[in-house]
Amino acid sequence: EKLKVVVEKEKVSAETRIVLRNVGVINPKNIEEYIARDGYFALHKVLTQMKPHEVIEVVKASGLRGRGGAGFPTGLKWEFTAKAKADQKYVICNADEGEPGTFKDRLIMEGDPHSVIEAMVICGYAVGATKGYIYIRGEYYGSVENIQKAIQDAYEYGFLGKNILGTDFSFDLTVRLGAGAYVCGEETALLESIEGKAGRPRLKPPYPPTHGLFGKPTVINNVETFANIPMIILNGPDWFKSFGTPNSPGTKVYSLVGNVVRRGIVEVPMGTTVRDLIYRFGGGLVGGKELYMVQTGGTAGTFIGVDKLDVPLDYDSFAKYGVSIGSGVILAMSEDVCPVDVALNTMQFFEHESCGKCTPCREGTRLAVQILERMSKGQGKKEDLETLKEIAKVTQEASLCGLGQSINVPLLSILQNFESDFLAHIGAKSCPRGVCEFVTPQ
Ligand code: L3W
Repeated sequence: EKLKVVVEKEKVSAETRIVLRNVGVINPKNIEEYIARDGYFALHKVLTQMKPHEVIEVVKASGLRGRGGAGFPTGLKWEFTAKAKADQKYVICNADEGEPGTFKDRLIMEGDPHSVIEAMVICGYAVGATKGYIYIRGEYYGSVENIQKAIQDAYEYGFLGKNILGTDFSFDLTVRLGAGAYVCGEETALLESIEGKAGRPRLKPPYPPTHGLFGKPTVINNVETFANIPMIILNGPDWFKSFGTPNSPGTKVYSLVGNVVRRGIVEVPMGTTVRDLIYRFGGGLVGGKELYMVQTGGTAGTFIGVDKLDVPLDYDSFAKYGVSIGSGVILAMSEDVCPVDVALNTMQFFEHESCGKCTPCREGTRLAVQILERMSKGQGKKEDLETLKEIAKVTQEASLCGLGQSINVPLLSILQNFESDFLAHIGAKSCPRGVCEFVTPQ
């Protein structure tokens, strides 16, 4: 009976907190406060009452999908790894949160580090892995500190190490730090980095569940994905599916940024609209300004106009409405933000973060920046729009990894949804938003 946990339907803002249930409630550096909120009960349940394949069945039945952005079914990943034959398997938490505007994983690690650790041990048991790594963004000093303290305490209390909770299951967990490269959040670049090599992506397939760290079967999940696991184990798949949408059950943790009044983190059911996120949770725009553009999902996400505010966000919304959920960024931009300037800024980010290994991404981003720079100075040409679309197509089709492959998402969506701004820069040589300063070529 003690295993039944009540989710806090937060009183103040009507958030639905599964992942963030303990954040701001417990002292994250005190393991006993986590235990007092049913912490490590799921691990106990799994180790004493469930077979590994039963754990996987529960995760599969819950419909949990990867919260890093791509939404791949978590239970399937675990199953692929469990079925792969090898003398050693690994569990990795991708905590290299680098998507501009995203800081949800940081909050989870700082506020409730044990939920991630507990989930990783459960995963290890389910797939037959005895070693785990948490790869944390190096600049996340608070996350590193709290995770390291939590690991130390978990060893002391017998939740990590040899013969966990007196069973014959053993699992070790180590922290690795990133060093500021966005591409190391791409799972295969992350693997290379842990192996001590330069963080450059590998060609996929084969995928990590069969060929991962040191070539061994490896589960790689995002922080938020893992943080859902203990509650799913305790409350069951049907409980989890009572939140969210049929194809994307559960909640999503969003980072609200840009010109909103209340910037910060909120957790709401999947299917919540962009309008609700900006106006109900974000409090609308600073200074009562009009909303002009929103980027959903992160820098690799979609730019939308106010006509798409009522799209329910989940893993289907990109295919259905052209609005991505990504890692959960909602970047609200007011009427005095210029799409050409924002497109330039976005492409500069990708150019800077491109690892340079493959030509389409390295050269495509460079060319896109050159074009947009010219356009923002009033020196754009009509053909430029076609060239930008061509760059989007080629980088998507020919790039080696997710970084280059996703450039088309922001680039095409901003060109399509804000075409009039681009045309004004080229044709009338004016910036309708009054942002770009035009320079007459000599
Ligand atoms: C086994 C197969 N595994 C796919 C696995 C694959 C990976 C996952 C998704 O991420 C997202 C994008 C942005 N057998 C498999 C298989 N898998 N087929 O499923 O794979 P994929 O290739 O669809 O996507 P991805 O490249 O891993 C792209 C987001 O990442 N992003 C940035 C996110 C940033 C954060 C953050 O900072 N916290 O999350 C940038 O692009 O949203 O949707 O594990 O192995 N047949």
